[in-house]
Amino acid sequence: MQKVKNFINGNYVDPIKGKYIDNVEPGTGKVFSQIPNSTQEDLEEAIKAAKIAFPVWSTMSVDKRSRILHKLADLIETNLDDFALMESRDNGKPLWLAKAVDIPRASTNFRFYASAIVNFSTEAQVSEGFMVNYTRRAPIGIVGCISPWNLPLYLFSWKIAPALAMGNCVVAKPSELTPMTAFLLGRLANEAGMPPGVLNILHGEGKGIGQAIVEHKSTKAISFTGGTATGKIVGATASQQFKKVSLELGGKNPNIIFADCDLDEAAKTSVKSSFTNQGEICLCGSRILIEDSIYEKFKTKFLEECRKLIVGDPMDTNSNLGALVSEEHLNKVDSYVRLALEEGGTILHGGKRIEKEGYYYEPTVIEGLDEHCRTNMEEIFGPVVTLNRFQSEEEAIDIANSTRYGLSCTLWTSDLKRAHRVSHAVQSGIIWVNCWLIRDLRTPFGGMKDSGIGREGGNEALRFFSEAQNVCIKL
Ligand code: TXE
Repeated sequence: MQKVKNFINGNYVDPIKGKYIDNVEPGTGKVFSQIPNSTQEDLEEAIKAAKIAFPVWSTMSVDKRSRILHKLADLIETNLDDFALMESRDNGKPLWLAKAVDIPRASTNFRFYASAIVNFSTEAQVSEGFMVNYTRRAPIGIVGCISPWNLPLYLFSWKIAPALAMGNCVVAKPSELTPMTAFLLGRLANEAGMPPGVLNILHGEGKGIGQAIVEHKSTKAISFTGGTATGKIVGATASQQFKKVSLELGGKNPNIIFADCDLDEAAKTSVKSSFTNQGEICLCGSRILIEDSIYEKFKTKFLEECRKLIVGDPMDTNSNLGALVSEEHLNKVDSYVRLALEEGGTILHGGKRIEKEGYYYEPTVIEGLDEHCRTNMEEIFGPVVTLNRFQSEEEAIDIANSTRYGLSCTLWTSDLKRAHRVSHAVQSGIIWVNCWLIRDLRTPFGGMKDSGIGREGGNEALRFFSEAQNVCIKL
């Protein structure tokens, strides 16, 4: 049984209080490692190390920091198979998906910020003959980065890369459900030449060590991705100390299909946006809104594509979907399918747990629900989508905007003016038109309403992880 360790001051160390949590492999339902359930004592060690490292790291030349992050990206790529295997065993996603998307995107995150920091510029204003103002963007100090279980290394790196690039030291906590890839990263940080104490990785429960990281007086900014309910707690805790906080939370994303779309492409991509990663991506389009005139045609094509999906062993290259992340999450997803039936829905495809060891659930398609019922309002975060029809563009926009969330929206149309018009009317932070999940890391990333606050990505993230100081000099 592998025992995961915390990574503090460049060393792998056991939790001081000796407490551990079982880590279950979703694909088999069996325990495959144990992780520290870290306590305040572990956090104090991490903070101490970060404080010692900060003067060195924050004053290191941008070029040198950049080289270390590029080296880290190289090492992730060199160790891609190990990372992908751990990611798949930890999360339940197909191994091919971890190899093709999650791990390469994690490496890209480090590479992107290694370059972004070298090209990062600040502002200056010259009032001729009177004054000069310039904006200094300095590292904040020690920042807390807390990440979820759905895209473990990808979202972990999405936070720590800009924080480190900007010259901060980091105390990071991956989800207790998917600790393995963050565990592997520590060694590579050393190999990349990152000074000890710059990156510290603590494992354990959110309500325990997660909460402690947010509360600690020495963490000056918190970057969090997870559920909206937890985000509320994190935001409330951080605000007590006026900490900067970025919250990437849940979503209930509309996928709007207009009659003038490329039906084949819309149907095929909608299967991906519905079920990739077992539907456990906050950007999945779980509410498919279809223009009435093509509802039956789209439904037929979509279901035809859904029937091709194979749910199976994450290690099997033929599996399109693997296992859900935990028994608890599987039961939550199933409870929503039961709710949908109570609310008058009809199951067109799937709708039940697959009886085999591990946490497998059929890709599920439901129609006939009221647009505003609980199933259509609440985030399920699993392989469950609903189909609803609309008569007009205005109605589509109203339905799209009718949830508490505003993370992303996908829309399918060949009318360019409509694409702009509807995008501007939908209250979502990210809009994809005739595509899904293609990303340019320079763009601001984040949601509106209860999908979070703040924007990560590109220079937005570098600005978030810095203190802006304006210096005014009289000429
Ligand atoms: O999130 P949690 P989980 C949504 C989705 C999912 C739900 C729960 O609805 O079902 O969130 O997912 C740590 N102080 N998304 O369980 O519980 C926790 O240990 C500090 C959308 O992953 O919010 C973990 O590391 N930290 C999201 C992290 O927070 C705390 C992606 C997330 O845990 C804490 C994932 C506390 N009080 C889930 N409590 C997206 N937008 O991508 C928990 N944590």
